[in-house]
Amino acid sequence: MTMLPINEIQERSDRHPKPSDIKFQYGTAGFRTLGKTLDSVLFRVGILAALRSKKLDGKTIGVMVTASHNPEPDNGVKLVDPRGEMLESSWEAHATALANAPNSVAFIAAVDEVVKAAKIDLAIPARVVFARDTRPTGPQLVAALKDGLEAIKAEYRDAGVTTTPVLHYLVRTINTKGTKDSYGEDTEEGYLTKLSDAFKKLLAGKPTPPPLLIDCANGVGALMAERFKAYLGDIFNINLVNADLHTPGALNNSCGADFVKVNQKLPPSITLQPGQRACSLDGDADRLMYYYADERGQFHMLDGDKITTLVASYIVELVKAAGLDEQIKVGVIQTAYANGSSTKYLSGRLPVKCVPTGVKHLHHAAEQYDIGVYFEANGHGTVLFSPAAQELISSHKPSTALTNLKNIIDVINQTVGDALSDAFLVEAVLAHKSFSGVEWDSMYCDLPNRLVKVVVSDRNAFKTEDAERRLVSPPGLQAKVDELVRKYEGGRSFVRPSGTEDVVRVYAEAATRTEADELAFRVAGLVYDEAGGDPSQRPKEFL
Ligand code: 16G
Ligand code: MG
Repeated sequence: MTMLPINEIQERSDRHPKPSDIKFQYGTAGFRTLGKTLDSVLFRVGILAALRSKKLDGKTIGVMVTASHNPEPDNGVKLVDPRGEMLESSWEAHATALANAPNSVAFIAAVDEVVKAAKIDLAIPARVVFARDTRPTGPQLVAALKDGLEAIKAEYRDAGVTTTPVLHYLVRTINTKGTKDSYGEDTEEGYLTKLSDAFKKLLAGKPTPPPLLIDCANGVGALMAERFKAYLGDIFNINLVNADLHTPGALNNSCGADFVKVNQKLPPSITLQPGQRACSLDGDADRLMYYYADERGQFHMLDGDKITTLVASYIVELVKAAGLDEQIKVGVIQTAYANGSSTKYLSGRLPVKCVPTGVKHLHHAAEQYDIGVYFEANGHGTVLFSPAAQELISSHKPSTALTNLKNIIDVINQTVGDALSDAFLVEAVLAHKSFSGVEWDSMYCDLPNRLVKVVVSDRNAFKTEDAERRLVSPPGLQAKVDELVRKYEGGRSFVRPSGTEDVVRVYAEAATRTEADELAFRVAGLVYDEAGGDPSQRPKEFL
């Protein structure tokens, strides 16, 4: 029987001691906190990724080192399962257990427990591919990760500095190479070629879209967007802003998709000409936020809900035009954060499902449809085509609609939300529908909304049901929220504990901006009082 290389693991693990005062948790976005505290976590994730690979018969597991839209000093790490999807949730507890073992001896005991609990055959080889974003703590964390992989003798491939969606793409292509499910070439070049070829085919014969301004959040998306330029040729021009990878502190600072969504305004570094369209990526390029200036120069945001509406409507049109609407059903997945107007617009036309926040929930729900379109309001999303739908599309009688549908499939990164792929998808749909930003925006009118966060002593006291739309704990609080909401025409509000920060989030929407703000702050006040915050610290705006 093959045993764990205990001495090797112990010796190397001693070089990556766990900080005694930190409790790590594998949450919605993997492990994420201050980068400089994550050395032991990365070492241990190396071992965990190898175990996951052994468990899955030597399939390649992905490891991405990133903290996405968070500030530059943060970093994080998450595992990617063989088809490019998020780590299976039952393994999140293993990850947390390994990360929190107080010392090397306890760590080895915890590894042993995972091996037993998951019935892992240690004789099976382990394969891992990893990448990192541009954060300054990245190289050192990758070194710790490699140490873990080497301690357990895993084979690994270093994909270097790249975006989260490229890493997901690599995992899927490596694991499907040479099979009937092959997803493309397992290289960055394969990714660039696949997406840009499909995009160029979709734009062929259409008027060239105006150049697109892309705010790269001063992150790794800038590298990838720059590489795309050569592949796009002159069929589509992109102009990059916030593409500075050298100034310390610039990453996600007053720019990027999260800045735009949260503040509902342009990054100060950008000015738009009347009519101009632009978009923002986040720090690891898996979220996309669009916007445009109207003829008076006024800013309008086109978020994940607007992207869903545009893309789902176009796909439905194509499926119908190809004569496949009887066989292929298109569905949409949203979360509680979806603007009420988008849900109303979409539910009149398509099945719409609401699931808890976090890509893994949306992704799994989208797999239940022949074509599942999912985007979080924050701009993270993609479209999934079931194997049966893909089979039908590839064998159905040729038509223009069918060709377009095939190219749409290829321009989309089905493994995970991909800001650049999504931007090409949006531009292709706009070109096919001859839409400007104004026409796209007018599909429905957003309800004014407000998101507020409340710092509480224990966010775990907050439990929800009904896809996070209702609180079950603390008892009685939901009834108070309901009572407040009833006072606002068209009002809606919900309270949920964050999965990535030690806070509780409050969302509210209402008929007017003032009412949405007021409702959000009043509900936040309820939360603050309930959670036992110090009355003298109660934020003034919580009415
Ligand atoms: C993470 C999730 C994102 C979710 C956000 C919610 C992934 C890859 N990312 O960024 O989908 O919207 O967390 O954060 O799953 P919150 O729980 O702090 O509100
Ligand atoms: Mg991200």
